[in-house]
Amino acid sequence: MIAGQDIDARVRILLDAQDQRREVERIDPDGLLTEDEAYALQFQYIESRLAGGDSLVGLKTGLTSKAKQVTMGVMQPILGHILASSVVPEGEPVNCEQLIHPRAEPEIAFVLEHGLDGPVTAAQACRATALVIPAVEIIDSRFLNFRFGFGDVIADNTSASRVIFGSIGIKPTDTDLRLIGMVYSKNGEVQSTAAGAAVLGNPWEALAWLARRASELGRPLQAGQMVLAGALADALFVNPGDNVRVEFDRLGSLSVSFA
Ligand code: OOG
Ligand code: MG
Repeated sequence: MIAGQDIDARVRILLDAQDQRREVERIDPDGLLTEDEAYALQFQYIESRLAGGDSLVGLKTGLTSKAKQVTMGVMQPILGHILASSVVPEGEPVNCEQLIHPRAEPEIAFVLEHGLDGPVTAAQACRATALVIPAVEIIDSRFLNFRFGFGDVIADNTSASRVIFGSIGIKPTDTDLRLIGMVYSKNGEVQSTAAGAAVLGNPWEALAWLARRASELGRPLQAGQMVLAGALADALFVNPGDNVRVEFDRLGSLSVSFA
């Protein structure tokens, strides 16, 4: 069990790293934190941001695709929070000066029409959703060289940093999300391709997983919230002047530039 004082100190390290835009050593280098302790750190980190005037937009899933799990060396999904301060309007460049070592990744996002609580299934997740939209998430681990373990990345709010949501989407029942093709490009060159099934076999499973995990952790998904299902393919390093573009079959596309 970690003491309250120890929680405070580690959360402070993460808040300062983000505010001062610098990398820090892992806070759980030996992997001693339990999953519950790591989420307790994340929740305190979020409470601190909310106390500072930020607000909650929704929740995110991370590490739901094999590509991401293998690259980051953490083989199970994780839950994080999406804060209002992290949302960049579509068409507006992302300011890299505010970030440490940003990477951009292609995602499917959901807008919830109803809340979700308890042992939620993929079918229930689908029925609770108003809209499916494309998104680009900017992750920016606070840890040195983007290297972390399970406890570190949960405490660090799953590397969440910025997110751009597409403005046009589809109704949940319009198509089979597993089969939606995705092309991910940087500066006009294709970097990766994937299909919706890259995310836990079906993006609805990612939403159902998140709904169940959020309930277990005592903060169930609410109507009106936004959800990120997790990257379909590896994140790409981005620098000022870069542009990334995610194109989905049926769902539409989204371009993001960096300044
Ligand atoms: C952790 C966050 C992963 C995703 O979509 O898989 C994530 C990381 O890769 O730094 O957001
Ligand atoms: Mg992500």
